[in-house]
Amino acid sequence: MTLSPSSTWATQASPEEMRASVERVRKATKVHSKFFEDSIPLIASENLLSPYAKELLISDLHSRYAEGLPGERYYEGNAWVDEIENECLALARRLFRCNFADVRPISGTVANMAVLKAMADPGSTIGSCRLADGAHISSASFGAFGLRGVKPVHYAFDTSKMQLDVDATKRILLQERPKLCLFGLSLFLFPFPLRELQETLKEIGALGWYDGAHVLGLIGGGQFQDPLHEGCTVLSASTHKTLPGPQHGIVLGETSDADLVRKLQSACFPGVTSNHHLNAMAALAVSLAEHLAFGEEYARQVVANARALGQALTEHGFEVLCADQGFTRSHTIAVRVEKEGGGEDGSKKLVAAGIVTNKNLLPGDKSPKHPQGIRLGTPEVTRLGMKEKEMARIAELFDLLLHRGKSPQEVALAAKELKRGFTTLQYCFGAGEAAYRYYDLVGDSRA
Ligand code: DSN
Repeated sequence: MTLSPSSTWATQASPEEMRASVERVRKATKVHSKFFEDSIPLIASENLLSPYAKELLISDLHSRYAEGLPGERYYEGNAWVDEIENECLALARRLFRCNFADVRPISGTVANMAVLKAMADPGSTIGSCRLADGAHISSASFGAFGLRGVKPVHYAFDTSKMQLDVDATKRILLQERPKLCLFGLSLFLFPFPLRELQETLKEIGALGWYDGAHVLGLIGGGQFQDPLHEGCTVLSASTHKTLPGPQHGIVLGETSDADLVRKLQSACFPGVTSNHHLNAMAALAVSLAEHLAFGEEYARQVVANARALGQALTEHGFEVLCADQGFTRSHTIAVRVEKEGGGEDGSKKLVAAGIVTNKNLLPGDKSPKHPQGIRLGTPEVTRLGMKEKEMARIAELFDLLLHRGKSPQEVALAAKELKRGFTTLQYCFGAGEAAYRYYDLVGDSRA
């Protein structure tokens, strides 16, 4: 990208010109929303917010500051914010059965930065997975790891199982002896063998840290592993993937170490945030409560749908990873689309047909820019009430588009038709009562 210098310093513009700018943004938002309303959303990291959570995002809380902890704020007018935050903290501890929660990180990466600040010194080494094996960018040297100046010690990964090679990983840990071991992935198909590694972590004096961003709702719904009771001390996450909450972050812990608690809290504030986003924090409280009420059934269906989608795609001749292990135990499946033209081409064709996915690096890929895979996730379609039967129909649409030469326009019409039967959110308060509102702009009529 080349940047040309501005010739003038325009401090003012006419209201007419700026109104046109505002309208361009509003129009793009509306078109975007309409596109998603008519499409089949299969991005593993996305979800839809319940009406009760969504209303708090645009409440007055959005306009306020509340630095510090409940009861110890740096601003006045925070009495009700304290009440909300205390409720949110109690719900988080209850859902994840743990004794520490901090709901101030404003994203998953910010939560990871807080853990790094609290638990890793610059120059230290940290156990983690490689990006090529599906790790998140915050564990890269160009991400949060680099920012904190820590170096990764990479585990051994068995790509045929998309899982750690336990014996080889134990050997690496015993040799390198990192004091903090991160377990987390963005292509997160199977639980980590935490119990098998627990003894080794103890032997080298390392603490376990779990990045549960992708699987947080599955953990809360009791349908995945339970990292804080399988040997990890800290769990960091974003709150809007399988947990259908607002875009936000969280740090959870199970520890009796008061010094660690103090360090985590001071890393969250003032370490990596000044104000936290109070509107998102309030929305998170609602999402946590809804997950306590409805999360188990939701999480079970998310996983069942992912496995059903894997099976149906396989029957249509697609190469879904880990078929011999039931494809996945999470919300995600990975499909090698090399013979369909690769991940870049595949995901572009799919989106033109109203099916939203992302290209994804798979084991053995040579170029991160031209991966051979696509990643599919079921959190959002499940939230809209789709089940195994609809997964079979989605796989049929993949087949029609990528194997049978149907045009993107024809498939997009079929995708829209399918979506039309699933307009209300499930697994939340007010479930099924009114169509999900993809947009709410000033002056829009919802008639
Ligand atoms: N980029 C997100 C994902 O899609 O996995 C994680 O932050």
